[in-house]
Amino acid sequence: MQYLNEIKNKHIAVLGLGVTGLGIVRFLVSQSIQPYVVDSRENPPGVDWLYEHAARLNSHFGDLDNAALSDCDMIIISPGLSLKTPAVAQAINAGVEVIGDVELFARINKKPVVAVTGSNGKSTVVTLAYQVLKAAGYKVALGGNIGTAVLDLLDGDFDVFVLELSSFQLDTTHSLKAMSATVLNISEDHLDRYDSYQAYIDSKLSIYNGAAHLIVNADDIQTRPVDRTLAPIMSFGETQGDYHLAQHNNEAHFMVKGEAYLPVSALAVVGKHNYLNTLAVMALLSPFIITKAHYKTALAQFNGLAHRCQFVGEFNGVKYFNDSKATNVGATVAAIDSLAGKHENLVVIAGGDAKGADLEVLKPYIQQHVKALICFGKDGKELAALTTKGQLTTNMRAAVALAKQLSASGDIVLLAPACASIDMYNNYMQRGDDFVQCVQAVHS
Ligand code: UMA
Ligand code: ADP
Repeated sequence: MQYLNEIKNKHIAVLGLGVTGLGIVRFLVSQSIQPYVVDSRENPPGVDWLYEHAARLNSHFGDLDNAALSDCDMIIISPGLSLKTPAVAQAINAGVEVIGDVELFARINKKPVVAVTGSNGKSTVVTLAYQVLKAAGYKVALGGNIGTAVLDLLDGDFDVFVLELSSFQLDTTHSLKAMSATVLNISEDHLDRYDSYQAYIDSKLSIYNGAAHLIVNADDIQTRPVDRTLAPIMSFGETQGDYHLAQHNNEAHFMVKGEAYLPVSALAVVGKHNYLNTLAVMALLSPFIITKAHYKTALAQFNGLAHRCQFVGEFNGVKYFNDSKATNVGATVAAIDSLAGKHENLVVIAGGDAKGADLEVLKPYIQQHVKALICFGKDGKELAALTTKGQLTTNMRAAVALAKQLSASGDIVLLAPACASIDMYNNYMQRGDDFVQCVQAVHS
């Protein structure tokens, strides 16, 4: 950990005391480095831990303009804060180095990293990759945007790190030289944080910098690196790419470089997007030693993640699905696509904070497959106005009651908000739980 010697005597600020900030503080303290801890909130989530375990550290909680950030040598910033935050921008102008926790991790870590970004499917792909590697006998760590701060993983005895990286994390990461890296897909998201859609795309593509194997989506040209000479590029896609889907002996298969590798029925979860996610995993893990038997075991055991097109129950012939993690338009399109039947069988509940996205993209899918679109939350009105099938309500309970009224046997009621939950809930999990409770309450 030679790099740590270089920074030992620096005045380092840890900016943000959520999951990331706590991971950074814990790590630095374990290395006998005493950071200055700052958060713009008076009472940040990690404050109790800090006072219990590291009360001696200097800290500042509240207005960042009074935090003297420009006097630091280095700021390790949390992903929830933009580099354009005035006090941070001022520090950058004053010559302070600002990095994220993933950058610090990259400067220290020597083990192979599998790095995954994209607008949708990241958590699914990293979880499946983790399970496949485990089935193959690797000691594997899983972290990043999925919920475990990367620095909390560094002291473990691991052969490989599988990291989910958000664009916010990539914005402050420059030295990650992944063994394999992918941008799964790109659709509009987080436009409230970027100057343009192109800036969001550029952030995602930076995951390829220094990577040994680049995995692109053959069906999404935006996922290709600008500099094609970087390293070997492999692709996955529905009908094209090194890893794709095709019929073999009258059964859909995962095709790997021309070979019918496994039938898609080997995967316990369904939906086209999950087949694509599996192809991405196969491409990402090609540098590792994994047999067909390992894949069979891991794919059969993978039950999908909570709040992602999760079956809630069937009531009076109507199936209810919770896709609360559909926090952007692309994910809602994927959910509609994978659950749509031959007629307009879907009653979709949507709404929340659209983060500045263009909602018009949903129109053709609503037109073709949706019977009713029930909306609420900050941008509910705008969503409901997309279609004559739109109806505005006030909250989840009212939305579920209306969905029950409007659906008939054979239909599907789908929570796929196309929006963040932050205007009404702590997070997408709480929103999904509320949906499940309301579905149960309305049928009890
Ligand atoms: N905040 C302040 N003041 C501060 C610091 C943060 O107001 O001084 C606010 C941020 O604006 C944000 C919230 O606090 O609204 C949380 O920010 P944070 O950076 O402290 O978040 P962490 O708790 O460290 O969690 C972050 C990721 N969150 C974000 O990027 C917003 C988590 O991803 C991630 O699991 C965790 O690090 C570990 O890597 C969550 C997420 O929502 C799931 N990610 C976004 C997404 O997936 O769309 C990008
Ligand atoms: P992320 O971590 O990128 O948010 P998740 O795996 O948690 O991705 O899935 C988020 C949402 O995107 C879910 O609603 C899920 O149904 C949908 N989804 C999963 N994989 C894909 C994909 N390959 N393309 C589009 N949508 C997807």
